Amino acid sequence: MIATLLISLFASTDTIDEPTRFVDEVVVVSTKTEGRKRSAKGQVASIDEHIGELSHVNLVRRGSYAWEPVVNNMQTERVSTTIDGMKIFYACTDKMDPVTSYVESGNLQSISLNSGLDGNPQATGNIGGSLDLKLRKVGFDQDPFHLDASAGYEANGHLQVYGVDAETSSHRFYANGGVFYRHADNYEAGGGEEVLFSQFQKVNAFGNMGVRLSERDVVEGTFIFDRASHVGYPALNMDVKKAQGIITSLACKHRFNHPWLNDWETKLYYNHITHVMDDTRRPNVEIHMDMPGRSWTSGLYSLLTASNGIHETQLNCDLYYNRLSADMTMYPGGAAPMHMVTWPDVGTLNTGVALTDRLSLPHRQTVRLSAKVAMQWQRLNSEEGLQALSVFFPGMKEAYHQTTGRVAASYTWQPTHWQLSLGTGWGSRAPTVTEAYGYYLNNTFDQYDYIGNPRLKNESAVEVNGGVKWLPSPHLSIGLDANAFFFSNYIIGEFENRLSPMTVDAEGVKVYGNLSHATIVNTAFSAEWRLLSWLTWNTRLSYAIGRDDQSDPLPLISPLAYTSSLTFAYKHFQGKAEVRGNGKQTNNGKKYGETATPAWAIGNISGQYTLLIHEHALTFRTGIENLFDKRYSTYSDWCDIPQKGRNVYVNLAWAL
Ligand SMILES: [Cu+2]
Repeated sequence: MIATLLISLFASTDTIDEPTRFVDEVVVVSTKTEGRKRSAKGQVASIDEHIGELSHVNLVRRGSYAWEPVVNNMQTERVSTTIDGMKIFYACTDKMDPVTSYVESGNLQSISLNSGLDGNPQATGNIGGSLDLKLRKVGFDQDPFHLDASAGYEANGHLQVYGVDAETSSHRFYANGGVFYRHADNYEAGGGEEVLFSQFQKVNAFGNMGVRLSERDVVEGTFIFDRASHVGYPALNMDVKKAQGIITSLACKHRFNHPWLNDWETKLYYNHITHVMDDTRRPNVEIHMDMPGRSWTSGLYSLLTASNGIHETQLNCDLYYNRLSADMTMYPGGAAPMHMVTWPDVGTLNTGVALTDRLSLPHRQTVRLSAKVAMQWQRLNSEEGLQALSVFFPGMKEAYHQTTGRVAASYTWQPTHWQLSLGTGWGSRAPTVTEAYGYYLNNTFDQYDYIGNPRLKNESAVEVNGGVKWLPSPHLSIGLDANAFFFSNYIIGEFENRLSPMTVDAEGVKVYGNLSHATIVNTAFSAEWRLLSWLTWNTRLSYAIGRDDQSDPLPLISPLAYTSSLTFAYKHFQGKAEVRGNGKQTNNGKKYGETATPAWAIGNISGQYTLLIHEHALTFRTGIENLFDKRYSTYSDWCDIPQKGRNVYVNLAWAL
């Protein structure tokens, strides 16, 4: 899987390597690539829908746009998300804009997930796992010209998607670029109730370019512009007027003519995010608020790869500087506006070295070792923010330093008919800006105002994981996998009764603190059975447990979840019928303000037909989600906002 990072230099980017550990996964986004996992809606599906195909991933939904990926039942704080190895940080104090919301399906080739502490080389703070979004670059020596167009429509919410992209390629040069547009009105929950403030609109433009300087040297550049506007968040008190991201990079790649040194890639990047919230369209707002946030990151990484037939080694050095600021102005009718710094303009300089080695042993055995150490310096640049926080933490400094690291080892053995894997690791993460320096951030999940704690210790965890897959025949596979994370200094909001909240209607105040220990365990069963040459049955069942230091349930841990599907393929036709559901949530984090979510199950059907006209493929996809129009919400729907009711969709993709 790590090898997918290296493929684009001299080969076509269409190769997807098999994961080295079968607990890692790749979901394919681009229409040009065939892969094991992809959304039934094809490329027209949103990034969130593509990510949802990964089996260790759940999504926290605050509206119908910009869902937050949760890996191994851990949210953004414990997950690393990179775009082609680039660090990028969201700009909203309410998590309205996970970094996955600043790209579009058309930008991507694939999304790869490394489960747990064995992260990709650029990942830091990845206790739960690391996601890397791989950009779709056409690469050298491809078709001289290629044009793709796609359009999609979903009846529920009148979602419209239009995309067009063009590619040109030769031995010396390549370029590809495109434009995507999405627009949705409010959707309807099962039963027909309109979910107010669930609309959104998004435009995305991108370009990639590569120039071959010599047979062994290549320069590549990337540019992405992404802008979402008038995005509603039914689970929150506010909407987004504008969320805009600009992502740029320039990379040099060299291929060695050497027995074991392979490639050397150095990438420079810069990205900038502007986030502007808006409550002017909401009725009955007592105190109007302006809450802008800004994040920019500049960085570089340099990745050296070597292999000699036994070892496959990667050495990566990275460095980034991120600047994060947010503030809030309240306008109490008539009275003077009140200004508050919610993220005190924090500058973070982080640098790390990572080493990964994959060792191929006889009898189809492999060992993978990875380690990373990173140093971080932070400075609070807002005097106003520092003063405000100093009231709660007298004597707090304006500068902080943290050192974090991770090590992981895994072993896989693939004798005939079996795949076995065992792994372990240790890793730590520094507190996020919200956890360390956030100031009165209202959380609508538990209705508390949260205050950061600059005295937090780093959180760390020991991971153990294992998996076994039995493949008695080419038509059948049955797998079991599990992982467990044993945390020390687990970071979570703790009740602070001495403070009163600032937000109207808030229950109280919580201050981030370290719990001495906590545990998260994830287990899954999966089976695939090819009943007939044209018919396959897939099923997956997962269960997780999360406990704090007093053995009480942690919040946002998935209840029993299952999916079961039948896929049929005949010539150019593919169809799928699926059941998805969750059991009743019994281990909800009561102590943390989480209510139990009832059990639910829904049915989906989809079909796809590809027509070849003079070697140009025209793909027609259609389907119905939530076939029986069931009204439900999942445990990870923020404030129990209901999911979409019955939704009929059609989309068309055309390749010239
Ligand atoms: Cu926001």
